[in-house]
Amino acid sequence: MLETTHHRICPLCEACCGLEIKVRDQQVISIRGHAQDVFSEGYICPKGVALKDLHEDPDRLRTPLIKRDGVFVQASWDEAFAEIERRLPPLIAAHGRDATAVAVGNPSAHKIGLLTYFGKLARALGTRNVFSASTLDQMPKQLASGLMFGHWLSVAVPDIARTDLLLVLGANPLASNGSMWTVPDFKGKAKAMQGRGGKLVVIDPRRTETAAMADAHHFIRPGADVFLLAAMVHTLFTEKLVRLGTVADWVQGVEAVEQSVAPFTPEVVAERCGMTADTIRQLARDLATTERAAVYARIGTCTQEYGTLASWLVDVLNVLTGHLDAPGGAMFPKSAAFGANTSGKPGTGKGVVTGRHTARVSGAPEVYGELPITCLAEEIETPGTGQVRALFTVATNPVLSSPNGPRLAAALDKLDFMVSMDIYLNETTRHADVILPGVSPLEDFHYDVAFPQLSWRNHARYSPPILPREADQPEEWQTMLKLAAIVRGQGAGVDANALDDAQFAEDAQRMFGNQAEAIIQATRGLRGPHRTLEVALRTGPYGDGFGTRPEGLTLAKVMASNATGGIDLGELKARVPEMLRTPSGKIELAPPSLLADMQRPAADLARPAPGLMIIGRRDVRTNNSWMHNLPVLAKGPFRCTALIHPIDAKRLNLQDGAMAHIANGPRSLQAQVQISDEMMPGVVSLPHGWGHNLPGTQLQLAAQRPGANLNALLDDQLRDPLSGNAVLGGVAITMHALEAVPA
Ligand SMILES: Nc1nc2c(c(=O)[nH]1)N[C@H]1C(S)=C(S)[C@@H](COP(=O)(O)OP(=O)(O)OC[C@H]3O[C@@H](n4cnc5c(=O)[nH]c(N)nc54)[C@H](O)[C@@H]3O)O[C@H]1N2
Ligand SMILES: Nc1nc2c(c(=O)[nH]1)N[C@H]1C(S)=C(S)[C@@H](COP(=O)(O)OP(=O)(O)OC[C@H]3O[C@@H](n4cnc5c(=O)[nH]c(N)nc54)[C@H](O)[C@@H]3O)O[C@H]1N2
Ligand code: SF4
Ligand SMILES: [Mo]
Repeated sequence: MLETTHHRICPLCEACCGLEIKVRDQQVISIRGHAQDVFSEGYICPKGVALKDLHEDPDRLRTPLIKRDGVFVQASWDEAFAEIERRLPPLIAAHGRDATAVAVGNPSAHKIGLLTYFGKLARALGTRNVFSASTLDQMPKQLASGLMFGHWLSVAVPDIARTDLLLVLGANPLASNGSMWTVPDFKGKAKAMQGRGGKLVVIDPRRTETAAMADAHHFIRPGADVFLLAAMVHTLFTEKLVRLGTVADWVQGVEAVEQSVAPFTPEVVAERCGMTADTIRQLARDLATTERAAVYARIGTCTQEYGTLASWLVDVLNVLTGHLDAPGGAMFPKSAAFGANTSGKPGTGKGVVTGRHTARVSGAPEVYGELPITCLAEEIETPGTGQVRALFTVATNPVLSSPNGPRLAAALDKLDFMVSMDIYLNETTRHADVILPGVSPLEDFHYDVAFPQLSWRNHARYSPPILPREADQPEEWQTMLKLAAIVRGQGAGVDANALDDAQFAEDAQRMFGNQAEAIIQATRGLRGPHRTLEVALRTGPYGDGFGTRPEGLTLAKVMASNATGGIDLGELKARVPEMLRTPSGKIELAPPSLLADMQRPAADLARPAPGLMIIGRRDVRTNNSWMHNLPVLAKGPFRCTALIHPIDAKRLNLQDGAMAHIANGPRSLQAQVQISDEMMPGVVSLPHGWGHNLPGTQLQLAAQRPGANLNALLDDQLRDPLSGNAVLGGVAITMHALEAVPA
């Protein structure tokens, strides 16, 4: 039998590794890292191999499902679209557009069709109720970056290939493989840094896998990063260590920052952080006196009540130590396509405004067009004009991934109509009336839209589909267009391709004016995201400009580079001021909304530590809520355990391996105890995404070892007020051995 070899970007996490996939007889026979990949150079983790299991998973949906009399039945695509057309438009006619809502989840970032066409569905719905996993994750970083640099995807990432000191807070790239920083083989790169004398320093309430390889690790009390970072900034000023380096001419607000951190001396914050004042000072000094250094912080610093402030102070430190935009510091990638900070006029822009509308029930402000996903349940439950009655979910599982999942699950049952685009019948989609299955990644082409904007090195890589799609299965972008057409009242019978042509012609007119016709001609034969990608590449910073720079990139050139591992576009280069999109054309070091918000931590400085706090954890063999059904990942030791320090375990009489009751007010769960001195005393760690024991799902393997749902314990009302991001860590809990529960 003929064996063929294919190369594809792994869609399972932000590292975006290049895979080499061998196929025989339409069957995947092996998956390994693609050694020639210009970006990932052969690196792979166990999840990459699991793409085969995902493709072959008998529980993965291959046809639409329609719920009839409470039971899901298989349906054709035409039947599914007809059902949506029968039920949705009358609801919109009766209750208005704001009676609809849409929620989009993490895997959509790894599917170019979903990512580039989701907006068309959201616009067609015309609802203010747009939600995503961003408000469970990185919204604070996006907001802080937007306020400082003018665009939410202008996120500075460590230039790890050249740095000599990397300070990591609230991230565990050895397990997560990096986030808001696309850096396959972080471990190899960090080792190389250590090999040339550089230092890795980790701040985390757990001695993580990353902390274990670091040159120094400091425990921090969960949620205290804002205090630590403010005190480090304070130290830079008091010890006259501030130097702005190459961006000096483009920074405004230094004095305002100095004033805002005045209350946060190292002595004052030390106890709140669980660190000594000397350690805090030394961290600041090391950062300031190391020529090439960078601060990187991730989800541990975002999913807390001061998430935006902490994310902002990270870059304040990078700026004040002369490391922003400098080689070996924190730099801005320049992507070949879809670059947020390469379009429009260089050096200036509209900047960022939030709160253009608010959530009906809580009044939470919109951020980048989204409302906090933790508002979804109350928007469904609360009567009145604009009560959500119909919901679209796209690649999201908020019943497990969002705080107070049980409340959300009950709310979903109150909806008049729910459509899910997903690949599983899981804890969330079981509530749907219609489920539309996604395309297997191996049957789909791919080009990363967002991650090259966050990459450790500039590159362009394209992945063709490897296996043919299921008969009559539309591409996900076609499904989006069909749904948008149904919502608009154009009916389920529309031809998605014709609609796409018409919309492209309109977009081209708006974007390119009198050149539109030439661009339409030049992209003839392409359709959907392929056409969008061709335009983005050719008009992008490395593009051929549709012929004006013949040596530049085209889709055809990027496609042709697939077998040889893509196109390398070089190391990160200084980009200030060209990449700025703030109205002032400056780096806004002191955005007024952030200065004002510093009142909150100032008022909260002396808050005593609760007895026990809970935080989350990631394991390399899991991914949020949806990879527990894949055999190659599910095997091995049980991972959904509650890590607790021996001192705490002894005090609470908890035995290793025994079950414990964990409570946060009225919410509680049961989890298996794992005693470990990795933990900071007073802090318990439990991973999220588990709890696969709910009725009505079809996840046979995951249900065998369901684990406990951390989010059943968390409060959906706790948010960072600026970004709307959920608080997922540092929450006070009580814990006792299960046998001790009164009968
Ligand atoms: N307590 C706590 N909660 C957390 C976190 C935490 O650290 N602690 N982390 C948060 C973070 S960072 C995130 S990003 C969120 C994630 O939150 P979500 O995005 O809501 O959740 P996932 O678990 O990633 O679920 C992804 C869904 O997409 C489906 N899916 C997978 N592939 C495809 C596809 O190709 N097409 C379609 N249509 N669907 C697909 C899966 O079946 C699943 O239903 O979870 C958050 N929740
Ligand atoms: N294997 C695997 N990889 C993944 C995922 C997965 O579920 N599994 N999820 C993907 C997604 S969606 C994302 S967003 C990324 C996230 O990528 P990372 O941000 O690297 O995520 P984590 O591994 O959860 O690391 C967060 C760290 O923050 C620490 N922490 C908790 N609270 C605090 C705090 O208050 N302060 C400080 N300083 N630290 C704290 C935790 O102990 C933990 O070590 O990972 C992605 N990659
Ligand atoms: S680190 Fe693993 S899951 Fe992430 S892209 Fe690479 S192979 Fe895929
Ligand atoms: Mo995430």
